[in-house]
Amino acid sequence: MPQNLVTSAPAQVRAVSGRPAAAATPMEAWQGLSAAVVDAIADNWYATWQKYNAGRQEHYFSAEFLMGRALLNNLSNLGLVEEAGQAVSTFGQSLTEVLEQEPDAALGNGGLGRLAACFLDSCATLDLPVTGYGILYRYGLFKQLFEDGFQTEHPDPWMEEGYPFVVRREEAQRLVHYQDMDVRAIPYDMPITGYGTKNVGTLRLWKAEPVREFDYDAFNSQRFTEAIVEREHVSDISRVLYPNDTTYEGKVLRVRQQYFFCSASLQQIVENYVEHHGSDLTGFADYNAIQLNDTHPVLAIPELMRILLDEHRMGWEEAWEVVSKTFAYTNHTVLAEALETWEVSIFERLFPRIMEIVREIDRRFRADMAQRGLDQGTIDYMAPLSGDTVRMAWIACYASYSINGVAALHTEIIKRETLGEWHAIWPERFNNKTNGVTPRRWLRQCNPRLSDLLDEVTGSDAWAKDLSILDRYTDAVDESVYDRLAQIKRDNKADFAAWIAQREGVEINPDAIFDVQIKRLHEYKRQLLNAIYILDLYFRMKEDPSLEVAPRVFIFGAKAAPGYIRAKGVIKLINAVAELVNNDPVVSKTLKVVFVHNYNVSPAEHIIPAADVSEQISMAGKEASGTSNMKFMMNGALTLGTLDGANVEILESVGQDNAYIFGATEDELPSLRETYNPVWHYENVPGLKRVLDAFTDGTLDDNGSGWFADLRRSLLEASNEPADVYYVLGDFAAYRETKDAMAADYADARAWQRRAWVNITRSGRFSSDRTISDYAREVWKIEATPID
Ligand code: 7GP
Repeated sequence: MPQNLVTSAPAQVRAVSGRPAAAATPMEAWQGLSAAVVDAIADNWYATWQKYNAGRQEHYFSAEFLMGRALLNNLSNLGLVEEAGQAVSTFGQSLTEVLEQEPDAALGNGGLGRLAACFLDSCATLDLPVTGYGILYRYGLFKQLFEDGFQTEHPDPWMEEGYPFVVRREEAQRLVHYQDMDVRAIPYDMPITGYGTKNVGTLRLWKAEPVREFDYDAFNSQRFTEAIVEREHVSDISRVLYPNDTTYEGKVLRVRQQYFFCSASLQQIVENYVEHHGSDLTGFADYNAIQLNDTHPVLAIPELMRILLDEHRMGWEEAWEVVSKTFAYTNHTVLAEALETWEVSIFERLFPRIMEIVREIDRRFRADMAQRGLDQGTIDYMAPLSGDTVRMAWIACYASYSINGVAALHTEIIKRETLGEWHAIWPERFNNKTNGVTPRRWLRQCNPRLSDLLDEVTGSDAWAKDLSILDRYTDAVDESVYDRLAQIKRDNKADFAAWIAQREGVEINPDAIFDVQIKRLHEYKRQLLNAIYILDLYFRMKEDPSLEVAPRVFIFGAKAAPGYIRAKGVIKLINAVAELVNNDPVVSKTLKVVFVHNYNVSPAEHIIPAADVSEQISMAGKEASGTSNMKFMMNGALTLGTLDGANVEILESVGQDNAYIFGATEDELPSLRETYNPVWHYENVPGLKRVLDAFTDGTLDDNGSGWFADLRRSLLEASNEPADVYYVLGDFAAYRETKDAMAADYADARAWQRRAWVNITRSGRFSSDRTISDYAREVWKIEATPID
């Protein structure tokens, strides 16, 4: 049996540091305490793995898992926070400082990767037999710094100082075969603890290593450096996470990565099946379901075909029958630029056998569709192969028994448009699974004050496992709860102000409205609309010094893909607006703009509990779901947003009075577009001209990059794309009106807290426990499997 942390932690700290625990650095204390946690769960982890492998299970394939920090999450799940505090105090350290040593495991870009992490948390908490599979990137998402307000990217070697929460499983390695090389795939397993359960799930991350340490012949024949270079070539496969979010990049290394983790994972899953259920693989799908997190793991489809055909000698029909009962596909975006396609020549070069299988899938697809009477144009459009490109989304749609979108509106759009042809043939495959977020990390851990209040109001911590409980308390609380809520928010804001002063060197007023937009930087998310509002407000205040404006802090956090120049232009613009506003002796008394650099999971945990207003202002129809909208709601921020993604469902849950909704809707936009003239808005909507002119008249400085002129042009002038594709100027007047009204409403503190409370208590349906229960019941057909 594991020991108490008070004894085991110091021992582990000694083991990792090689000195008395009292002499260890905070980083060594983090290492040792983390190792002690792994020690504490080892038996249950092993038992869970054994038990899941014996029955029906689900495997979650994802190129990204944006896990964030692990130690506090694990301590809190295991109920060991206090014990850990006691343990580190025995050698003179503070738990808070120790926890701050931990790097974020940023093995993901944004929404899709963080969703995968929340899902694993829920699966563990619900005792569901689910394992995650991905890649152990040596470099997670780049670290973002600002230099003169410009984003610069820097490597983030997150494991370099050692990382106790992954365990190398030498004995479980697999060989992945490419035409030009063989590669060893070594699994590194991360334990996934759940809240208040003994079960411990697994995230299995594969690392690429050379088959032989050295090519000794080369070594002896003076080709030493070449041998090393070759070796490095193999390690390239798991070296770096590509930093694009919602845009596709056709890099050979990327397709190598995708095949790498799909092949290794499938080999293991098939071997496990054979071990438990024998070598007849016709029953494979009775025991295994595989969820494809967008198209990045779609190579698993032809790879499973290859394994069944070539290694298990199945016939095509028999193998396809298995495959088409195994895979389920989630779509995460309607943006056309995200749809992955690969050149046939790349497949030919890397894995000709896979290409052969894709050709056969294509051939049979075409025959099948012709027989159903589809016209040639439609068949050509939907076929897996088109000329010299392979279309991953179409392979996914053809082979999967389930296809889902991530919010009700998004699912309707993919059924109607993005995947409309597929829906016409197989409507029964389509289903909606509105996203969710884990209330453990995004409420219990990051907002202990509010958690205590919820414990008190509801009489226990049961809400952390069943968030829907809170809804019973929407109306049934006495008024004092609102005072408590106000005080909690005020305290969280003061904590945040201290954190930000230290991190960014900006002083902010904790009594101001904290208005927050944190998410990847993308034109469709319209951070630019927010920036335009701020600049307009600045000008209004300059023009009329007597204007009554509620004190506001505008907070941003966002990374831009390194090659996405216009997104980087928006970052530079917001930083320039911040400079203008924060340095104005008068305006800065009322307004502040803060751009939190290197936005990531752990900064989000500081920001979200302190937010009053949640900016969710994408152009309607473009944000598949959004998940920060849910985290904010859970922490009592009010949504200021468009009817897009899950905002629609948030509005449904809280009601019109408890959210601020504005702007053109998805069904209005097509006709609005027909006559849309952004220049008219520029000339006629009061304030707009002044703001857009400030981009280029010297008010704001883009350091000669020309980026602000480009932004202005993108809104006003058609080029190879229409002007203002994302309807920023079209929605501006409504946005300003709504946001001004919101700020005025804030003055009635009691009414505001009442509405915040409704948001918190109605957030149950946005717990990832709800989402995962739905997947488990309707798609995966798996059941809770507690280890005892
Ligand atoms: C995101 C969507 O943009 C976001 O709306 C959604 O909440 C999230 O997935 C989780 O479903 N998409 C991505 O992060 C992404 O990379 C490209 O999509 C495949």
